[in-house]
Parts: sequence; C-alpha cells; structure tokens
Amino acid sequence: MIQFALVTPPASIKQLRVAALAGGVGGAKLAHGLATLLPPENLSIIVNTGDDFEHLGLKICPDLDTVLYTLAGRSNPTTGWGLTGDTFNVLDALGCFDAPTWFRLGDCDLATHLWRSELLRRGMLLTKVTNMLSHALGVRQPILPMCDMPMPTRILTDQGEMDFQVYFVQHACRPAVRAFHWPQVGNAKPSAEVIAALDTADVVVFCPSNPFVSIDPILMLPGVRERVNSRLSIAVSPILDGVAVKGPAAKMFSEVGIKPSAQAVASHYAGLLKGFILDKVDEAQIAQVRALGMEAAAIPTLMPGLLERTAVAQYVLEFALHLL
Ligand code: FO1
Repeated sequence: MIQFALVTPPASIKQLRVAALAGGVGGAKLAHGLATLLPPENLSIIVNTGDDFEHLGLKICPDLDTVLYTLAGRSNPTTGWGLTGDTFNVLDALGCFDAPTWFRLGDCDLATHLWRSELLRRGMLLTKVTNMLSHALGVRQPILPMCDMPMPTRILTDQGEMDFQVYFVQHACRPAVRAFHWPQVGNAKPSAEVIAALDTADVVVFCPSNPFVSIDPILMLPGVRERVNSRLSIAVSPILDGVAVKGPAAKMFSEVGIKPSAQAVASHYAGLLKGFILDKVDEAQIAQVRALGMEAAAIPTLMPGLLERTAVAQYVLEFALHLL
C-alpha cells in the first residue's frame, strides 16, 4: 500500500518557516520585523558576504554585523551600520600614524572584528563564528553567512576595477558602474546550514536589499537559485519612486542601462518570484509587475522603526500565506 505523508500547510503566519535573503541596512530592517513575529526556530537569515574584506589585518563582515547589531537592538540608528553610541578613539589614534581611516571602525565594533578574526585564525568557520557572536549578543535567530569561503564582490567602473568597500566607502559610490564581478565564485559553495534553511523554508523572502551586490551574490552560489525557485519566493522592493531607500541601487540600475524603478527590480528577479511587494507610491506599477508573472501588492515599505518593520514583515507573511 502506498503511504502518503500528510503535510499540513501552515495555518498562521507564526507557523511559516522563512529563509530571508539579506544584505546590509535594508535587509536588517525587514529581518528585524520578521524576528519580532516568528519563533526563532522558524526564521533563518542568509546574509551576503560579498562586501566582506580584510582591513587593518582584520576580517570585516559589514552585512553580517549590520544584521547582527540590528537584531540585537544595538545598531546605530543614524547610519544603520555600526554600534549605537560607539566612539572612534582607536581610529583617531590610527590617524596619527597616517594609517587608513576611511573605513569608520568604532571602538566597540572593533571588538567584533578582533574576536571574529582571531576565531577564524584558529580555524573556525565563519558560520560557527557568526553563531557564537550572535549567541553572545542574545540573538536567537540563525544569522547565516551565505558561504564560509571568501567571495568578494569586485566593481568594474569607469575608473577601473575595485573592491566593493573601496567603491562604496572610499569612493562614496561615485565611479560609474559598468559591471559586477565575483572572481572567486568558482570556489564558493553555500554552507550546509544555508542549504538546510532553504530546503525547509515555506517561503523565501528577498529583503529590500541591493539586487546586484547583496542578493545576486547569494543567488549565484551553486544550488541556491534552484532551491529558491522551488520555494514560494517573495521580494520587497528596495527602490521607491525611482530612488533607493539607501545606497547605490538606483544609480547602479541607471549605469547598467536600466531605468530604476520597483518594476525594474521585479524584472531583475523575474522567473524566481511568486510575489512582489512595492511601495504605495509605486502602486501604478502593479499591473506591469503582474505582467512579469508574479502577484504584486503595494504597501508603505519605509521601515525607520520597529513598528514599521513589524508591519511590513506582517504583510509579507500574510501575502505568503495567501500565495501558498
Ligand atoms: N559605510 C560607510 O558608508 N562608511 C563607513 O565608514 C562604514 C564603516 C563600517 C564599519 C563597519 C561596518 O560593519 C559597516 C560599515 N559601513 C560603512 C557600512 C558598509 O560599508 C555598508 O553598509 C555595506 O557594506 C553595504 O551593505
């Protein structure tokens, strides 16, 4: 006799198992909202590590730290990155030696980079290190680096090819982008934890992060795109009224020859998504997004505080339940 396992679909948003794909500040905000609504065991946050770099002998993982500090309630509310109330005495002292100070590492933030670098030097994997840092800061949701090996994003610009943070911080995103490049993608693979999070997810949420340099690096790891494709995937637009909420996403769209809009983001992910959430101001684009083969809805998507983050997360989860 053939036996069928009875899989009961989630009846409420709290029962949804969610894998969120996130970059830095925008990703952290939605992850924060999701974390307030879901039991910790039902949420995994898969984070871009293409922005990671070695600086002053330390391994810096900006997006992982932004997500970690945000979920720990310790992120700097003005910048979105770094720690609230941090001081910059070490950086000022480094300046006296003419050492590089363009990347603003706060004194307490430095403790994270020092300890992470030390644990990596002892042979621990980045996934394990991130888990230890999260545990120490009281964060119970798994924050998963997309992979354990380096996969740095390189930006090809009109001023030459450069590391992501050199482009982003040192050059303040001024050079015109021609293309994006991941020279080490051939050696990179997602961690077992990332694979498990995707395989057990009812829904994959693309947070409102930069499609080119935050979400694409996660999707290009072997096996990830296929897994995302096999789940119910929903994205929230990082572009609102043609402008990125934060960072260079809109500028990048323009420079690669695409008019920046929520619809351009949906089109970038077309084929992968079943649902797309855009901001109320872009409501008129709903029909164009639906024409790409996905369901679409418009809500207020700005998330300055926990109230708005929870409201957006609540909508994302209800939308997912409706589409399941
Ligand atoms: N972003 C900046 O624009 N300037 C900085 O000096 C800077 C320092 C920094 C230090 C630690 C950290 O975790 C993040 C930091 N960021 C800084 C943010 C980071 O460059 C970007 O948010 C991401 O890489 C893009 O998502």
